[in-house]
Amino acid sequence: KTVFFRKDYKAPEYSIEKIDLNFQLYDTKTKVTAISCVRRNNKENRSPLILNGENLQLISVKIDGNVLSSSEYILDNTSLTVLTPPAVFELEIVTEIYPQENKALEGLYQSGPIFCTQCEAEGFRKITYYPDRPDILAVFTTRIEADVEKCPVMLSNGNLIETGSVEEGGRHFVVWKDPFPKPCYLFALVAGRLSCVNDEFITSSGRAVDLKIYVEEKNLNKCDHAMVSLKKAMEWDEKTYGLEYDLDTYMIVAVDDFNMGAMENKGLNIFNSKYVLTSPETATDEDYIGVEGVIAHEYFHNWTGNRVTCRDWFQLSLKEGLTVFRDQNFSAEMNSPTVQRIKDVQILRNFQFREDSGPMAHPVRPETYEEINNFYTVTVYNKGAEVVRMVQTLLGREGFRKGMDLYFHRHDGQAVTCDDFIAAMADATGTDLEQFKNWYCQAGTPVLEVSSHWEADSSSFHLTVTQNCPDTPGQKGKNKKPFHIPLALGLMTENGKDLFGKNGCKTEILHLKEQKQTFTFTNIAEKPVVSFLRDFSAPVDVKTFQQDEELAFLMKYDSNLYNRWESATRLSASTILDVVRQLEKGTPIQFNELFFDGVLHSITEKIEDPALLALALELPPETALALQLDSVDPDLLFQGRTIIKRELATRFQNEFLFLYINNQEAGKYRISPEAMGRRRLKNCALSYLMSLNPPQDKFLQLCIDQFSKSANMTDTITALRLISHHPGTTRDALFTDFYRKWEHDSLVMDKWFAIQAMSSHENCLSTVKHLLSDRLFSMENPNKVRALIGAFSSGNHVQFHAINGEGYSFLADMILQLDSINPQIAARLVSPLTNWKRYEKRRQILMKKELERIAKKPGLSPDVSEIVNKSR
Ligand code: B3K
Ligand code: ZN
Repeated sequence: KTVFFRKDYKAPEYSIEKIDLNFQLYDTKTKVTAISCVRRNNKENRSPLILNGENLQLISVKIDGNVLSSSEYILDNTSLTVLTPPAVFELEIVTEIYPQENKALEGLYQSGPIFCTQCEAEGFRKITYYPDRPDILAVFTTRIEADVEKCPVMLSNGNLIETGSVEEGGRHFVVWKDPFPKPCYLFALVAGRLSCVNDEFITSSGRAVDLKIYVEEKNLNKCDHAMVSLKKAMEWDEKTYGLEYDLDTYMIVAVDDFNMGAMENKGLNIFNSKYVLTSPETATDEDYIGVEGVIAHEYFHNWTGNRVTCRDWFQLSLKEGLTVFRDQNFSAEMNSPTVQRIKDVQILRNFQFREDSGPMAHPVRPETYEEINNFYTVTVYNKGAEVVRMVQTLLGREGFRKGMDLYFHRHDGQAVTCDDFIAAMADATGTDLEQFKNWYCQAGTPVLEVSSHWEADSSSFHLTVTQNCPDTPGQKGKNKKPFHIPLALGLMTENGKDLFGKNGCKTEILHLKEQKQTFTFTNIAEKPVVSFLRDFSAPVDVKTFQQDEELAFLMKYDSNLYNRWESATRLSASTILDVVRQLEKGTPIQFNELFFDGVLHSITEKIEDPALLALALELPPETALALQLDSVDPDLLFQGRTIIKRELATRFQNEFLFLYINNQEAGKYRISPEAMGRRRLKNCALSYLMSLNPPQDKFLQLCIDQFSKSANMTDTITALRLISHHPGTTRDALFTDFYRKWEHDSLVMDKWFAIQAMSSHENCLSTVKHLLSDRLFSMENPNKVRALIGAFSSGNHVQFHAINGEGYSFLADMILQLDSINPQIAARLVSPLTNWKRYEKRRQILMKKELERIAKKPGLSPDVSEIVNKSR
């Protein structure tokens, strides 16, 4: 195995100024000719030129037109080394590749009949021999030649400069040139039978940009929302950061087989069709929001990623953390800031905290990796975004903007590091960010403990905060340096007033820099209620320090809407975990009445934002609750959560029914934040009504009616999901109905698979196994794998963790099978097994056994091997 270290970075020995690529696409093979202008950076030493290459059939190598003999280079499975090249020369390499056989979906492959590429992080080496590293920036010219019938559309980065037919019958060619030097991971090619939706955007300086979304013809009517989102994103980046688009055309292509969400290739984004196609009948509100967010994310990469790129892959968060931060702010402005913030925090809490506390924990800027594809993680992306958000909190919005301006001014056209980003932020504002940089190199979620003390005599209030960071792989907690943590704080009176009020700002930012620090506030005439870490101002785990009374108060009255949700969630989590503990002990169940009072208050008060109410009513998922237990028994956890859900449903049946009826669609279906919020609340209420035990026929009927009458997928799929937990002929009939109606829509069918995989019923696994042989399922399609296997193992806590261990062995079987098809996807599936230490003894043994079994497979991919070996 090869291990890469950040400290080993060396500047490249050779640069490539330009590369001309020629692709000749055929049914069974593709011929690639690459002609590069190469220059040695170091004048003195005549070092060899090392090119990366994998799964390539080498046909010939030439230097300045002369064929190299086999003694002039060394060829192995992963590289081609030219032994003594001149200082400046033209390198011509001809290779053959086989996109039809490429099921790993990296490099050039086919999604159905469509040719497309995925080069980030290291896919370009599966196209031709090349120094495949992000700090080599070249100007790309791409000629593509293919059959006119099969590939009427042929695309690459930049501008189309030539088209024509070739002598060989029935074939044609195009030539694209991208004027911006770029690393090869941003290269893209698409060829196939595609239709296109056109629009135009006029930039703030008055340039017209052609916008094109390419899809299969049958999907032409599902591109509106993507196009509107793209235009909103372009406008937002001009308004917020003064950043204009820089080419004459911006193209998006949707394909069905894609390892991730989308890819920001210069001028030619390639998308998983899930993040392009929408219509009210086929896409849920969540899908609409997802499309808007991902379209924006890839667009924002044009500046944060493409114009300024990463020096090496350890710096991945430089572009990803920053771009996630940008898309989060965009979505917040397009929808509701508080709702967006809550969703951002949920991702962090439910996924990143788990990663940070497990065997794969790594800093935002990792120090080492075996397979870089394993580091496209919630830590690099979402914790990375939190780190950028803290910079903005420390600098203020204006200061942050100055920092961004300086960053682009200094580094446009360069490949840089996270340190360069922080330096620009510090220099632009004269802020000392040295200690802040610890966020980039120390893994683990800092734990904060808070205590407070009010002195009536002196009218002063003291708040003491300590920070500790747990051990993470390779880093002992006791050796970690304190973080610079911005704490957004509010102090409130018992009748709900904020005590700060400078310039209308009710929140103060405290700087926690030491391991233990006390903050003193004077002129505090009554004992205040602390509203801590408002808007989740830092990615830390705050140990609950407040009495339930205070949480219940904050849940109702905190002027910071985010913190209202925070308190509600804390209270519901502790109420559930209380029940779990009582179940464990076998003592009679007693409920925390304060929680129920709080809920009643929320559902009977005037509703300001239906989405916020829905978010407060939705109980935390088992995976998030599990993080708060030392030794998880998934059955008790499920039971405890269900008891609370049912208790709420029983007590507030009438209120939920009222919410359900009152939040029905009035008039035309809309996708506005308001309408989406109402649907969420209505469906949340229905979910409570459907959780009653024994089930009530009238609510079941409500659910069935919603299923059959609804014309939008949000309502349809919610009804189907709620019924999925109630096996029987009704359920089966609805699933069959749905299948017949949607079997021709692959994205809709993903939902059909996922819902069945997440049923809490105990025959779930046997259903999942059965569905593996459904004709619409395919191990070669990542969306299907995620929908069935992924949903079961990461979205069905209680069934995946069934005590017979069958969930674990099923997942291991699937990983082993997938490993020889698509290692990237196989590696992603391992995650639910890696946290075995969190579970009770019997499950630990069962989970570990499966990890061992996977590890033993001969020829296991580096992707799966890294994760399995680090976790066992
Ligand atoms: N940059 C790509 C991710 C590539 C993942 C490669 N394994 C998508 C994105 O973050 O925008
Ligand atoms: Zn990204």
